[in-house]
Parts: sequence; C-alpha cells; structure tokens
Amino acid sequence: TKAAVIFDLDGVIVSTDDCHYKAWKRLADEEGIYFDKEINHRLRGVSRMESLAIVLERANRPYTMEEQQALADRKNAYYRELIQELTPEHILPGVRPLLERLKQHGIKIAIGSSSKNSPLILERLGLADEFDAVVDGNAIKNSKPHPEVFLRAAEKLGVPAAQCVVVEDADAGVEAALAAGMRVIGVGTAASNERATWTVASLADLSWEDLAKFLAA
Ligand code: B16
Ligand code: MG
Repeated sequence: TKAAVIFDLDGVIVSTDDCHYKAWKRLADEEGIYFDKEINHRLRGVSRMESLAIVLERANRPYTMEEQQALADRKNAYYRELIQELTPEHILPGVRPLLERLKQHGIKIAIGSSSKNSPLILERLGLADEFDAVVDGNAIKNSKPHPEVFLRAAEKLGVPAAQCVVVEDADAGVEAALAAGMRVIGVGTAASNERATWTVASLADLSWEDLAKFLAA
C-alpha cells in the first residue's frame, strides 16, 4: 500500500505551545499589551507574522511594518532561547512507537509544520533524520489553513493526497489538511474538532490496529 502520514510538529510531536506562550507573553508584557492563554490558543498553527497581528489586536497604538518585524524577531529570539532546552525526552508520548510501526510497514512519514524553527526543534529532539520529508514555514508562501504545506509534503513523498493522513492539533491545520484532500486525525486541542476525520486525545491512545485499518481504508 502506498500511504503516508504527515505530522504537524508543534503540539503533535512536541509540546512547544508553552514556549510560544511564554515568548509572546514576555513580548506583550514588555510592550504593555494584554495577552493571555485564550489569545495564545488562537495562535496555534498560524504563522509568526499572523500570530503577531492577533497579539497586536490589543495594542493601544498602531505599529509600523518595521516595528512589527522587530517585534516578531524579538519574540523569535525569546522562543529560540526556550527551545534550546528541548531534549529527546520532550517527544510526546506515543510518538516514537508510532513512527517505528509506520516505518516497519513501509509507510512514508513527513513533517508538515508552519514553523520556521522546525530544523532546530527536530535537531534538539534527535529527530532530524527520522522523516522522509520535512516541509515547514521556510518552504511555503501560504500558511495553514492554506493546504500548501501538506500538498508540498505529499509531493515530496510521491504519495497522492488521497492516500495521505495528516495528524494535527490545531483547527487551522485540520482545515489545511481537508483543503488538501487528505484525511486528518485531530489530537490534543483538535481532539474536539468535529471537522476532523478521526480524533484521539493523545497519540499514546492510538492503537496500531485501528490506525492500520484507517490507513488502508
Ligand atoms: P515559528 P505547527 C506552528 O507550528 C505553531 O503551532 C504556531 O503557534 C506558530 O506560530 C507557527 O508554527 C510559526 O512558528 O515562529 O517558529 O516560525 O503547529 O504548524 O508545527
Ligand atoms: Mg500544531
């Protein structure tokens, strides 16, 4: 069978959302802009500049494009400081055994992430050479919910979209996968997303038997 599984990175392979939250929170506090976890939730799966635009909704003055670029760079510096601390122990439960099984069965695996920091994250996790393809924020023009990232991943793998299954934790990512003509498993925060083809709370709860049937369907 020619099937592939495309994994989102942040929130699926590793929980970097807390690092994103801390970095945005630090920036917002310094700028005197109100920011909380609920606003942070809206940043999941969304690109850095689009995230900044959401953060700046609460600003009490307009920011020039130059200032916005500087703010995004500052947030990224704070974020990179935090992700330097990642180790293979931060890989989320269920991920490693799942990757092993998929490989054993000859199912191609890829990363489809909006993040421009994915090379650093994958390296810190010891996963830099595990995937057949990595497509991330550095390679795409349109970020999720646009399907570009997943379509590029399928293309790189040489697997038709209809045979690809995406694993996503963000609503924007679920929409991106559906727009790409792929089936999508919602995990974590997307486990309650009714648009997802299938949902599980955590990859640790995913039985190989069920997944194999799903992939074959
Ligand atoms: P960066 P994913 C996304 O990664 C994150 O979920 C999102 O919160 C972040 O804004 C985006 O990457 C861009 O990240 O600033 O590192 O380029 O979930 O698509 O793997
Ligand atoms: Mg994500």
